[in-house]
Amino acid sequence: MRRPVALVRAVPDSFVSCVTSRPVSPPLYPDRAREQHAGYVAALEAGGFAVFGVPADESHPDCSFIEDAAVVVGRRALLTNPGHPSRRGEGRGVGAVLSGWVAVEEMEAGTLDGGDVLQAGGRVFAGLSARSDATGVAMLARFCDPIEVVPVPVRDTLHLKSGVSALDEETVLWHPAACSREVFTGLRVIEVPGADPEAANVVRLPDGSILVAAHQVVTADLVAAMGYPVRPVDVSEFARADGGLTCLSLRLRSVSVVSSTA
Ligand code: CIR
Repeated sequence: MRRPVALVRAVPDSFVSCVTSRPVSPPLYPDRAREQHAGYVAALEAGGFAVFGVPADESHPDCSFIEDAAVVVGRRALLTNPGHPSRRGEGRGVGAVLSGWVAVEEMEAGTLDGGDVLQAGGRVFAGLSARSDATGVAMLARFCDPIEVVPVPVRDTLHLKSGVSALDEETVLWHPAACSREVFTGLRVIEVPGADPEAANVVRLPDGSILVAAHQVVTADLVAAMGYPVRPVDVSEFARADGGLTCLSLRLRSVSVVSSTA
């Protein structure tokens, strides 16, 4: 059977030095992150992706958050210029692998993290955040043309997708800390209750099931009650480094390979 491709990036020993919004104690554990990463990959595969790995880059502690390094639209990819200086250069290794699958371009100006880019309902929503600026979003709009890019001021989350993600082509899961719900005209918007915006960060899998962080039990119940099969996965070590589920993979939904994996 044919399966769409997802890329993940291995966890470096330097993971202990990830950028974090607040001090992390006890320190981050690369080995625990690697175990959880393996579970994440297994869940992507169980849900229908063919998963390929990009080698870790020790000079970039956050490299496993591969989603931030590129935006893939159809069969083209834009390597981003990440907003945090320590993350610049992550795109080199990612671009080398991506170019085997899609046409790769580079941003010419501005900053953009892939975590600020949400594709839903035939449009591209682009967060204006502490990491992604107006010039970066304009570069994205040029890259995506003729697909509409909707700039979205991000409220209190690291990235737009830290608090909003797609359940299917018509539906987004949304937490009010991320942005105004009014931007999602024409889409069904499901509000996630509670204090943690990351509860709205899920990954939809090719078989229609939804990957949910194991500790987000309210989200799991909400999504299950709507009729979606739920796949819980433990990513708590990545959450301590401000990462969610979407940021651990780059999904190439328009690129598929023949795969015999069950
Ligand atoms: C950072 O601060 O850049 C990383 N520690 C976490 C990035 C998470 N990425 C994402 O939500 N797309």
